[in-house]
Amino acid sequence: MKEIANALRSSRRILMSLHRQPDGDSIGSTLAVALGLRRLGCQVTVATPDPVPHAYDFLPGVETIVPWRDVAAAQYDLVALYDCADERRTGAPLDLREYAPKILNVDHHATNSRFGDIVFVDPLAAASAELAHRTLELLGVTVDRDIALLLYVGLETDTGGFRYASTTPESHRLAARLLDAGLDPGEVSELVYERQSVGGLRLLGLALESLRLRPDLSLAYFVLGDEDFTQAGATAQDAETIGIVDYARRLEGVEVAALLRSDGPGEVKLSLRSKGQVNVAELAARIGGGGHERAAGATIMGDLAQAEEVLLQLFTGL
Ligand SMILES: [Mn+2]
Repeated sequence: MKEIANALRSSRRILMSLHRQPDGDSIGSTLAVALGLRRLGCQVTVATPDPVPHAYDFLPGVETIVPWRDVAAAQYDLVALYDCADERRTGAPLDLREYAPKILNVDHHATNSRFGDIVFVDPLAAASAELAHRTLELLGVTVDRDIALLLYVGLETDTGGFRYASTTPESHRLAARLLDAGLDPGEVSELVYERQSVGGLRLLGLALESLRLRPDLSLAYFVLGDEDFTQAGATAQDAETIGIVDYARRLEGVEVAALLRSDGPGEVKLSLRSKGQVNVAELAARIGGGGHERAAGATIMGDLAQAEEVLLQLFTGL
């Protein structure tokens, strides 16, 4: 971590990036470090491959995030990434080396590919926000209300509101310190979770109707086609925001919940959630995906029926 702080401190122009379909932890940890570095006089660009979801549009610094197409090559001393399990997750149009000679990779995904020059992966951290906080401490940046809000949202969303097994005493200690900076947890949760769209809720309804159960595999899953999104008037972002896949995990007797949703022609997104007995990161990695032991995902090429076949094959082999 000291090496990381030194690399950041000795760089003047730093490029950061969110990961594809950015979530609260990607946005929160990246923006917190960016805000801290800017305060130290660094010039920081934060790029994104996909738009920031509406749920996070209230976060401080979100207006400074630019699409990758606006980022020029060879203008930076350092690329610093938080919460990016591999280079492709940044969605950068060029190889990261084209942007800066040095790459920093800080993450908590066990499946992290360990790319880059300085790599720090701590799979025991509940969120990259915890690692961002440690970075800021080493940089001597004071955690004010803005930075606290960013870190808290990263921590809260990646722990499922401090419910997932990844939650540690350290997560709660950090949360307490962040609340001390003047946050109202009820207000933050309302901003993150309770500004959802009608389309998203209608999509959830269609997903619940699509429920498929395989008690023999302790598996429950939803299937959403392009027509479901059209009928609900929902976007792919709505599906993420409303946390559809989590509803299948709530069932008694289910160990793994899955969501298959078509993402344009010939592409299906698979989300996997486990109660703990099955390591879904390992399963997802077998088909080119990744993630955490209890929350992982992959992209499957083909139509929904083919993707369902791939999913069931993953589980029958267990
Ligand atoms: Mn994360």
